[in-house]
Amino acid sequence: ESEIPEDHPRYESLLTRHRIERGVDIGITSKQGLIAEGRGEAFDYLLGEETLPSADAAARAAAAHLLLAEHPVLSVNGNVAALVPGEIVDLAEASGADIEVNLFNRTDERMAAIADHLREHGASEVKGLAADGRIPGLSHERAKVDVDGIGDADVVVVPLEDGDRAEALGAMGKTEIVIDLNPMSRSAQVAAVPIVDNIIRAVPNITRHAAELADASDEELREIVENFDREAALDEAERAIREGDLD
Ligand code: PTJ
Repeated sequence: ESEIPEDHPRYESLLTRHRIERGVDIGITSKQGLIAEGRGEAFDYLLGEETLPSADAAARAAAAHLLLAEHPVLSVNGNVAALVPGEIVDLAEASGADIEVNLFNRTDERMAAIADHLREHGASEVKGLAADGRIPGLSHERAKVDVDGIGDADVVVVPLEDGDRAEALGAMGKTEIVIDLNPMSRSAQVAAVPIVDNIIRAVPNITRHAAELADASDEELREIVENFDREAALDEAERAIREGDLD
C-alpha cells in the first residue's frame, strides 16, 4: 500500500483496488469480487467519490438502529473482508454487534480464511461457520446462516449484498441496513436504511455516529430512526449520479 503516493488524485481508488487484489491473492475475495469492485468504482466516480449528506444521514440512522437493536449482526463477504476488516471490528465494538461471515459463493476455504483474517484484525468471535440455520426461499448454499447469528438478529448490516438475499432477509422481518454504491440495486431498494456510499467511507462513518450517540436515550435514537427518509436518500443519490459535475 505504501507504493501509492498519497497525493495521487485517485489515491483512495488505487488503495481500494490494491486491497481487493490482495484479497484475491490471499484467498478471501472471489474473482467476481473484482468485477463487483469495478462496478462500485464506476458509481463512486459518478458520485464524486464523497459521502453525500443523505448518505451521512443514512449512516446516522444506521447507528441509531444498531444501538436500539436487541441483536445486531454485521454480515461480512469477501469484498468487505478485504476492504474494511479492522473497521468492521471497530463498528462491532461501538455498536455491540456480532460479526458473521456470509458468502454469495460459499466455499469452506474462503469461510475459514475470512474468519482468520477478521480475527487477525481483532475480532474476538466470528460467526457463520456453524451454518446451522437457513434463510427461507433461497437455494441451499446461499441460505446458510448461524441460528444464533443472523438467524436470531433483529437488525442486520448487509454491505454489497445480492438482491435475492436482501429480499429474503427482509421477508424474515429483519431490519436491513444496506451499504451499496448503486442506489438502483435491488438490495438498496428493499433496505430500511440504504447507505449509498463506498464501504470504505460508510463503515467508519457509522462507527463515528454510534460513538457520538453512545449516551443518547432510546427516545432520541427512535426519533433519528423515524425521521430518516429512505426514499429521499435514494432519490438524492440518483439525482447526484444523473446531474453530478464530473472533473
Ligand atoms: O464474497 P462473496 O462470495 O459473498 O461475493 C461478494 C460479491 C460482492 C462478489 C457478490 O455479492 C456480488 O456479486 O455482488 P454484486 O451483485 O456484484 O453486487 C455488488 C454491489 O456492491 C454492486 O451494486 C456494486 O455497485 C456495489 N459495490 C461494489 N463495491 C463497493 C460497492 N458498494 C459500496 N462500496 C464498495 N466498495
